[in-house]
Amino acid sequence: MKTYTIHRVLSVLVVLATIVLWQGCKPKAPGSIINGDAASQAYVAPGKYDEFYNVVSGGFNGQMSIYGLPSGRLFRIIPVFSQFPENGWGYSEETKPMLNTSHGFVPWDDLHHISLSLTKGEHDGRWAFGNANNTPRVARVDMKTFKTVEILELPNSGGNHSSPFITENSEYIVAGTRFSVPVGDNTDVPISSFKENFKGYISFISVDPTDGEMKIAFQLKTPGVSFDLARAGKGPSHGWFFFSTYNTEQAYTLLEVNASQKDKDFIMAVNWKKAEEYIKAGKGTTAKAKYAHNVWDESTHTGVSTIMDEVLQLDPAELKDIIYFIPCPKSPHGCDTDPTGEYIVGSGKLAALIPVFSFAKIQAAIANKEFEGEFAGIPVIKYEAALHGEVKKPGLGPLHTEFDNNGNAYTSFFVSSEIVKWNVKTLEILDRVPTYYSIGHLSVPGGPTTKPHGKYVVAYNKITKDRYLPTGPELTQSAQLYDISGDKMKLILDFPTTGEPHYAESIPASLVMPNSTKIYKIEDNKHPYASLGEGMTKVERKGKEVHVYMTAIRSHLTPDNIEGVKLGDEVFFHVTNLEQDWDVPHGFAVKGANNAEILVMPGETQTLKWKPLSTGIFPFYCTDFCSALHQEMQGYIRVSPAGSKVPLKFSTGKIEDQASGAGQ
Ligand code: RUQ
Ligand code: CUA
Repeated sequence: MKTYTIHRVLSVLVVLATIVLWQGCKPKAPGSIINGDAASQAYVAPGKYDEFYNVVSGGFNGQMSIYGLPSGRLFRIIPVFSQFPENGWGYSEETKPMLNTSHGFVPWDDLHHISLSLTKGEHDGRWAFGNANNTPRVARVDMKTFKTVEILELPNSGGNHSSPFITENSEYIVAGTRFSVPVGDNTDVPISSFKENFKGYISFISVDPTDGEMKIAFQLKTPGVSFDLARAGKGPSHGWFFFSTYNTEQAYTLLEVNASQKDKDFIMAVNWKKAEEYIKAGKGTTAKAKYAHNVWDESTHTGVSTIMDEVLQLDPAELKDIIYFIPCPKSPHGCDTDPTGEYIVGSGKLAALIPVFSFAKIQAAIANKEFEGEFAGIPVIKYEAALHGEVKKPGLGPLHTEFDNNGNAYTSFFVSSEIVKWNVKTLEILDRVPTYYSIGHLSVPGGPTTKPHGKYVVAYNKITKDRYLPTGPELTQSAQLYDISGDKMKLILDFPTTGEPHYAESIPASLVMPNSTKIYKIEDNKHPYASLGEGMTKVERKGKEVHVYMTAIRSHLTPDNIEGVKLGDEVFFHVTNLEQDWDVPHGFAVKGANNAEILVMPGETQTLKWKPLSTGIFPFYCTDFCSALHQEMQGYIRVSPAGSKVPLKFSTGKIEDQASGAGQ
């Protein structure tokens, strides 16, 4: 069948060439697209609040950023899998443990997807979850404090891409591996032994309903393929999860060609309630695994990292009815469930149509054993048996689909650079608008919930080109806001974004704003080095460590004169912000610190470690303009030679009789 194979390779190359060519194209006449009162729709007058919080992933910056919609104004960048000089995240002694992994300190990653916590399928405004793609981890951000409060590493995973999608009541978030890898005792195997040795693991991570704490409840062992995206079932399909797969060819080199051979890859349907039954019946096996679990303690204002050593696993090839494959054309990327939970949309990057599957039909096909065969011991449901229908000729390169509250779907098309609106039931195309340029993800407020908030769709584009003033080789990233309240989608705003946005979610401000933390109560501060009042400040020597218990309040630091530090010492500035007023952080910086500056919230304690490399007098000061006398908020620390006899002393506001001479 040589000609057949050649034909296949050729057709793949033709598709690839089309994509490459299309990337060079762009929609016509961007300037003429905005008209009428579009600008006023996105205008939020000075002093007015936005209607939605838009939580946007930062891609390769490892962060989440918070924008307002419809204004597109940037409010906050939350460091998650990153160090952040703005507030010392990942630099202060308290935050470093949050970035600990089984590979040591990993202060960067690639954050692609946001999942906001759900109750009964609707946003509850409690937590935002994000994935680390490279060194597989998931994080939980507390929407009260907009702070990363937990990071859980995922063993047996490589490239945590189909993550952290969430179930209807936040029972689980999932983490599917992008790269299958060999796991177990012997992982030193030839790459060419892929089919035999490489496995894909999917983690189901439970979320404690009270405090949100995450735990790997179980992992499913699956054949060595790549998992791309996922969505939970809802309503009738609650209890199921759907994952898109690619590279079911099980190629391990030049995937661009070798993983595009088959006409169809799979959507993997997971019955997680069934998995729970097997676990209850004791069918899980405990496997050794090394991974970090890092939890932020709000009372000590400190992260604690624990290395875990085992994980519970299930093998669906042996334990029947946990997973089924459904053929899906061609290298599917997005896998999205509609608000009713009945329809599952697969988006084949190389497909010229969008297949929509029916949950009811999938169930019937399983009951009637309408299988076309097996893949690595897992039944493959017949495509036609699971299919609700196909959206014909929708566009080129479909990636992701979101939903409104009127039964419509919005699919992003990377290659043809557009958003296409279609009806989920009738599969009829209703509208299309260009995006500038090459949209990746898109987001409708509440789009992945059972009750979308609708109103807007935001495009997160991969290419910015000529949309903004050029800033050298790297341009800002670009989002675009469209009004979807009428029949026709209408572009109303471009706004720049940081990092590389992938997925994002939006939530009504009313669900988040009332709970926003204003201060940390000083009396609740249990940090071991906190000074809960100026009277409790001190400087202590422990061998070569000098611990400064310092307070900050408008407009002085206590102590502000410190002497008796010697070369070779490590100085720990434990700065407690005594303010109990909203929006009054104090900063701390000391000359020559090669670690960071820190920013301390009201009632909080944070620690900057500083190792002076020369003798002399070093100024330190508050870096946040906190008051009229902010500029006076400063002090000095004296560093003497290693053998010096200068006694340890510290003070604020003390005028000494006689200035001491050098060396005393
Ligand atoms: S991805 S552009 Cu990493 Cu979610 Cu689709
Ligand atoms: Cu405190 Cu400036």
